[in-house]
Amino acid sequence: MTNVLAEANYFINSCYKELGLNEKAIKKRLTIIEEEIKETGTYTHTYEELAHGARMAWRNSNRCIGRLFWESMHVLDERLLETEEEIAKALFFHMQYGTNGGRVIPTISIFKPGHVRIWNHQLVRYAGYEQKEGVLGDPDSVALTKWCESLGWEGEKTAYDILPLVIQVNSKEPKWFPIPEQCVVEVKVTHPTIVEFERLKLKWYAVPFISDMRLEIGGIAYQAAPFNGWYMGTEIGARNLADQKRYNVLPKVADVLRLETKRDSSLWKDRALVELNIAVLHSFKEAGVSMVDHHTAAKQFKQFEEREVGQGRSVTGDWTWLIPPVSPAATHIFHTSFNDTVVTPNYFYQERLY
Ligand code: HEM
Ligand code: NRG
Repeated sequence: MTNVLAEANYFINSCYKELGLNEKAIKKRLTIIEEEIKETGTYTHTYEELAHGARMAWRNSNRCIGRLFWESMHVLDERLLETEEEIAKALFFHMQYGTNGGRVIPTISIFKPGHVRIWNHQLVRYAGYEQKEGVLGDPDSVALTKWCESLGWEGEKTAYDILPLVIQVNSKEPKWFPIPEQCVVEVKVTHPTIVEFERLKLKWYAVPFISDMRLEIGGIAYQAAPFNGWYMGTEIGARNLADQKRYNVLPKVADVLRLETKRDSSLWKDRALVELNIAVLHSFKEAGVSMVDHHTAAKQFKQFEEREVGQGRSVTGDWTWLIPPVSPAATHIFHTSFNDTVVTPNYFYQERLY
C-alpha cells in the first residue's frame, strides 16, 4: 500500500507553494488531511487542489509535446456523480464543451476515485471488425468492439463506426451509451491542390479525449479522469491513417499521387506521408478545428522548456515519444536529450478490463 499521508504531504507542499500560499496554510491543511486519513483511510481534495493537481499532472507528462498550455486546462469536478447515466451525461457535456465548435478547449472531467472506470481508450473512437479480408475500421479497437457487441451493441459495419461509451460503476456489469450526434465533430480529409484525394473518403474525428488513464494526485488515484487537448497533425496523418496496423492508407495515397511503388528507394511512402499530412492539416484548418503542425508544436515545447527552467523547475521528457513521427530531425527535440524520470502528479496506464 502506498502511504497516502506521505504522498499528500509532498503534494500539498508543492501545490500550495506554486499557488503562492504560505507555510501556515500548508500546516493547517495537512492537519485536516491527517485527521481525515485517520478516520476514513483517505482524504478529499479541495477544488483548487484537484484543478492544480490535474494541471501539474499534464505538466509532468513526459511523452506530451503539448505541455506549454498546462496552466490553462479547464477542470470539471464530477466527483459527486454516482450512476452510469449521470456519468454518461457528464461525458457528453465534456465532449461538447471541449470541442467548443472547433476552437478546442483543453478540458478534464474528474470522477469519484475508486468508483468509476471508462472502458473506452478515447471517448470517440472508431470500431474495428475482424473479417476474412482483414480488419474493417480501426484495428486498435477490435477487442473493445467485441465487448460492445457482447453487451448488445451493434455497429453499421463501416470503416468509421463510432463506438458507444462503456461505463462501469463499482465493478458492476458495464453499461453502454450511444454518443449523441451533436457531441461528435468529424473532419473529411481533402488536399489543398490534389482533388482526387477525396476519392479515398478519409476522415477523422476532431478531438482526442483520452479516457483510460489514471490520474494520480497526492496519493489519490482517479481512475476515471478523461482529458482532451487538440490534435497534432502527425497523430492522424503519420500514425492513425498511415500505420500498417491501423488504417494503412499509404498505398492508396500513392495510387492517387500516381507514385512508382515498385521500389522502396523511390521513397513513395515518404512522399505519400507528406501529402497526407498536408491534407490533414489543410482539412482541419478548412473545417475550423484546432490542430497544430509538428514544427509549431516543437517550437511551443521549446517555449515550455524555457518557461519551466525560468520557474526553477526541471523538465522531464521521453525523447522516444516527444519526437514527431515525420521529419523528427527538423525539430530541436531530436537534438536534445531528456530526463525521463516520472514525477507525480501524473497520468498513468492502468490495467485493461476487457
Ligand atoms: C501524448 C500532443 C494536450 C497528456 C501526446 C502526444 C502528442 C501530444 C503528439 C504523443 C501521442 C502519440 O504519439 O500517440 C498534445 C497536444 C495537446 C495535448 C497538441 C494540445 C493541447 C494534452 C492534455 C493532456 C495531455 C490536455 C492531459 C491533461 C498527454 C499524455 C500523453 C500525451 C499523458 C502520453 C499518452 C500515452 O502514453 O499514451 N500529447 N497533447 N496532453 N499527452 Fe498530450
Ligand atoms: N495519438 C493519439 C492521441 C494521444 C494524445 N494526443 C493528444 N492529446 N493530442 C491519437 O488519437 O492519435 N490531447 O489531449 O490532446
